Amino acid sequence: MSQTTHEMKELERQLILARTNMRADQQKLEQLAQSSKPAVMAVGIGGAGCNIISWIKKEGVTGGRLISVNTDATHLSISEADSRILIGEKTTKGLGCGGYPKIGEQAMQESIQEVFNEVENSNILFLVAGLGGGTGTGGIVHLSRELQKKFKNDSVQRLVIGVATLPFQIETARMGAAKAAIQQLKHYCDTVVIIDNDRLNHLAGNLPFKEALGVANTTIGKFVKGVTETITAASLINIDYADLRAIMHNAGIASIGIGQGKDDGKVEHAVERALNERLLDVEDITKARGVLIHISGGEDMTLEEVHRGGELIKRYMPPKSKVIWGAKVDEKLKGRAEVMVVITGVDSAFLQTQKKRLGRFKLPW
Ligand SMILES: Nc1nc2c(ncn2[C@@H]2O[C@H](COP(=O)(O)OP(=O)(O)OP(=O)(O)O)[C@@H](O)[C@H]2O)c(=O)[nH]1
Ligand SMILES: [Mg+2]
Repeated sequence: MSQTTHEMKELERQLILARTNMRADQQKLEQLAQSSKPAVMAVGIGGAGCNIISWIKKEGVTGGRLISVNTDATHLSISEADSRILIGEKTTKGLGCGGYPKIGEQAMQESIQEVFNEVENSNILFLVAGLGGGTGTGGIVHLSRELQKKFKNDSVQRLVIGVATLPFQIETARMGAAKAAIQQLKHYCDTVVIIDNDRLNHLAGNLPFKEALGVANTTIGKFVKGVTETITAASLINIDYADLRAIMHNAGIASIGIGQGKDDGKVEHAVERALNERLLDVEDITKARGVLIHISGGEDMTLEEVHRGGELIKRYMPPKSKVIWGAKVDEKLKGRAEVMVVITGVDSAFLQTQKKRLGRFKLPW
């Protein structure tokens, strides 16, 4: 073999080796990307919580695990989830808590190990409940308290996000228990996203009760699905876990808004609606810690539209607040756009109002 042929062969050998190494590196990188993806889970507790999980399950969510937990066996049997847990069998005999949060707490305590087993590998955990009844109210408070203790000293980074609805105005008797639960959730969760069922109903045009619940479930479901997918699935613009943590870790109360727009200026219109139609009244936006923006639109949505939408929200927020955002193409949204904003670290006028003393009853005429 001549010298040059030998050199050529050697070069070729090295090239093949380099290519193989590159392929191995690529594979390693892909494996790493897969295993470093945060595990996202959502646990629905009580009737409302399970209904919301069922909505998400029916819609489908990429990269998240859905768990339903209830004391009510009949309701649980018709709920859709990846995993279902009947809690407090001894305490409630599968019959629900009849509106008593204390019983909800006991039931959660009775079955806490089963719930732990499901969620212990989570990095982002949504706890979802309608406040005002027994299972959801008592269960979410107890579970978040126990999780805080359990996760306190472990080395895994976690984010626990409470998602809770406030009772409708007609459910006056339930409001006290709901407010008390929120005060506790603020300590035990990183962020508590609060949705005022009444405000949502008002924005949706004062629907009949059952339909109003449906709108609430869709909205909350979209929030959980939206955050999960921007973190776990490839999007037009991804949000990474560290960014999400920066605005949601120890962040107190959060208010969300969802808006839609269509045709020309669809993203801008959706932004305007999402900011004006928030589902919890916010006392003072200048104190907000951060905002998460999620924009979805049909295949016709351009990056320029997305950027313009993001800029509009940035301008609206106090200069020091952190803004993170993601965007995704959803072929179902042809010619339309949907924007979700989550503003964290806010105060709500509703939560500050003093309890009204019960005065003397007088006939109104
Ligand atoms: N968004 C939404 N809210 C609901 C739904 N069902 C009930 N709610 C609200 O959530 C509150 C609690 O209701 P449930 O979740 O049914 O109660 P629970 O937690 O199962 O409690 P018990 O039945 O007493 O064990 C109610 O007062 C309503 O304000 C629902 O499907 N969606
Ligand atoms: Mg129930």
